[in-house]
Amino acid sequence: MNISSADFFISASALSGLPKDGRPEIVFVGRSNVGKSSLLNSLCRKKGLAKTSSTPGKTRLINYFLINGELFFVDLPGYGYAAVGKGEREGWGRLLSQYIEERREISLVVALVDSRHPGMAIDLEMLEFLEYCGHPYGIVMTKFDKLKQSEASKARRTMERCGAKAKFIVNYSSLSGKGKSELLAHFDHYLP
Ligand SMILES: Nc1nc2c(ncn2[C@@H]2O[C@H](COP(=O)(O)OP(=O)(O)OP(=O)(O)O)[C@@H](O)[C@H]2O)c(=O)[nH]1
Ligand SMILES: [Mg+2]
Repeated sequence: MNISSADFFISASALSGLPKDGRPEIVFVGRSNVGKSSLLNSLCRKKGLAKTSSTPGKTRLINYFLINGELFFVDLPGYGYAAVGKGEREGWGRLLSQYIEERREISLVVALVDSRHPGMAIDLEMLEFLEYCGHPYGIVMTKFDKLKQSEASKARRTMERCGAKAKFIVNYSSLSGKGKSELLAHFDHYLP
């Protein structure tokens, strides 16, 4: 797909606040700080579209972006961020899992994993959950620019083993834009 327009649409803190117009949704999930918001900005070529930060826990709401006037990209709060209070963490966890489990508009889930730490238990649990929910999902290995060549092939092999059921695995760098056209091409298969 080509992205000709991308605009912030709505933020929701509860499922009741989500859009009701039935547009398809491509959802970005992953650990806090893995690079979800950066990926979104890089795909849309709009730097400040989704708020990014070097401090984990920046995205705290379900954020909707309207793409080409016809579908949504959804930026989710990260999971696994230890520094927020237990109550708040459980609250997010519930919101995230409920959203992923119940939201019929989801066409594709893009699960982000940090290239430097492939195969972390918490990420594999998320992949299993996506499997259980029956959503098609692909994996994006973020921050690929941070790896040396030898590390890159090893990380990729690990991810191929752990994410064998994913529809695709893309090596990505939001800094250089590496992986962008490959990822956008995959999206075409999951949109009406
Ligand atoms: N080198 C490099 N840094 C990246 C890349 N993607 C993201 N980062 C950095 O990683 C940090 C976190 O990025 P975000 O996009 O805010 O991460 P997030 O997953 O949205 O984080 P939360 O909203 O807290 O869950 C920022 O400092 C980014 O600049 C990348 O591809 N390469
Ligand atoms: Mg974010």
